[in-house]
Amino acid sequence: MSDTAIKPRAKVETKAERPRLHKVILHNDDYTPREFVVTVLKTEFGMTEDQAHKVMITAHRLGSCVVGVFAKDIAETKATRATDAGRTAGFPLLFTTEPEE
Ligand code: TYC
Repeated sequence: MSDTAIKPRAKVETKAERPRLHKVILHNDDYTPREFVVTVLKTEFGMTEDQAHKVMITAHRLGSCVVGVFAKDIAETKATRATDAGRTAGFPLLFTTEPEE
């Protein structure tokens, strides 16, 4: 065989990694009315009154609460929409996202 013979290349691992999920986190503040937070959680995250109240009161008491876990783009869209709903109404309500471990 000549020196220029083409050798087979090492096989490349092509294991598809599952995209990481992202948490949406609700942050407490001193100004947004509790009932408004509950309404946003129901409207933007499809929660029942009971679920929304539990999440709101957890954020109120502990400082923050995970609202849900979604694909990255969905988490970001929901967090932005929910934060914008607060801003439009004049409140500093804040939702952020972070990757799940
Ligand atoms: N702390 C607010 C109040 O006492 C209510 C509130 C709860 C605001 C949760 C934000 O993520 C929040 N009016």
